Amino acid sequence: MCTCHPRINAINSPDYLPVEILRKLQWQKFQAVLNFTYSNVPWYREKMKEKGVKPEDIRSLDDVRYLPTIVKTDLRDTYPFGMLAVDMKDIVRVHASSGTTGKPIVLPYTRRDLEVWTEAVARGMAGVGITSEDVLQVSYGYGLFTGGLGAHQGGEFLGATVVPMSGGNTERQLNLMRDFGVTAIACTPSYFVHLISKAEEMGFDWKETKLRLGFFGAEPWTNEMRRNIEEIAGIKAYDIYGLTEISGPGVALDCVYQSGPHIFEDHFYPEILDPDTLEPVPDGEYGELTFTTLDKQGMPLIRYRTRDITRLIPEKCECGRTIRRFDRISHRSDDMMIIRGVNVFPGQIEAALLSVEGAVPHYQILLTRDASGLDNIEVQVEISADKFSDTHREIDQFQKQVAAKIQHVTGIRIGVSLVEPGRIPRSEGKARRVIDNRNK
Ligand code: DLL
Repeated sequence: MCTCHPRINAINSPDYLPVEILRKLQWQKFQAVLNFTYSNVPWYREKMKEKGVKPEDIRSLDDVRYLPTIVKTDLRDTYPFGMLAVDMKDIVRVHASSGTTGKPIVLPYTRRDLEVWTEAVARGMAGVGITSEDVLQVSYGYGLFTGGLGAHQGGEFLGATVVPMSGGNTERQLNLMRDFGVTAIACTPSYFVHLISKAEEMGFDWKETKLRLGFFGAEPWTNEMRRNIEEIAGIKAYDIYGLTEISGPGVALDCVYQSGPHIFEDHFYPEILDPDTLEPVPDGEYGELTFTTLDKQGMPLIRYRTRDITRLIPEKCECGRTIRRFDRISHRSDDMMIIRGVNVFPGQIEAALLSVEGAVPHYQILLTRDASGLDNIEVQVEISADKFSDTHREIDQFQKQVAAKIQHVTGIRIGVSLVEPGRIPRSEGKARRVIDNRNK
């Protein structure tokens, strides 16, 4: 059990509650949030009427399956404040996720919403040993995106020294990391990979820093990527998960065993739904991660479908927490590519690539459509400066190895082209892995 921080010790007890007590607590909170939402959000009243269900029909957590689900487009359709459950005067902050198309998703927070969010991030950070002795560099973007302020609040709550770097200015990030004695960093895994290549360019020695761990999330990443980061920077890489709609980062966070992020279940009630039937599936089976916010006031969400595909892990974690974990997000249901009838996910390609010796994690997936309407996929893979100076034969060999690995993992033959160092655009936030030119 965590003994790292007195303020946290008092509040992290829900992580270890006996399961029956946790379920009871969830059920009490579920009823409260359902009644509150039904009374205060006309959209929910309407949806429940359509389904022919009233709050009093839901008599246990098992009955939750009869309630309607909600998706991103419902939030877009009620932009900006159509889902608000309290008076605007009670809202103390607003965040939003930009999305690539259409209107953003807006999340209004009451003071209490901010407290719950902060506590969840802090609980997760304390769980891997962050204390007031730590210096936390926050390199997620600050602003409407929840990453920067979310990580910031969690670190500050624990009394850590927070360095609010935001993204960008990569050389300075590295210099300050060393000069300020930074021990922990929070950023997207792809931005950390960018920091790694910048460090290489600058002749920056990770051993001169005090960095010992990172909180990486906001985008899918693989265990192969984790290993890559841990080996090069000599740190522990922890997975932090969250989404704007539910509060931001810190809905779930890895413990020291790094065997799937633990969901702060006393605040966020998880279900895994079969994406076709929308029926809940048992723990251990894959489906769409769905959350009900158990404590939110500003914009409570009941059965929000995240589109993230994973499973709840039925086995107990070695850390002793009873709050459940989920497996790495294998993909978002909207990220799935269907190529010649086969489902392909960017994560499969990343895992295959990084299992080849000497590969660096800079890649992009290009989708095109030929004149006959057939979809084509090509993976552009950057080669390291070292490899770039190899002989043609060695480079050719490497290309074949990568292509064979990708074929082995995906089951289809995918074109691989190697590009020179620095060619794949670097990201300061979420990486853009897939370039879809099919409709161009
Ligand atoms: O990305 C919140 C966040 C900030 C999480 C910083 C972690 C760290 P959104 O921009 O709304 O919010 O994007 C949410 O990003 O539904 C997932 O598809 C993806 N995502 C977030 N964390 C992870 C993760 C923030 N650890 C969407 N692994 C989610 C895989 C993740 N995917």
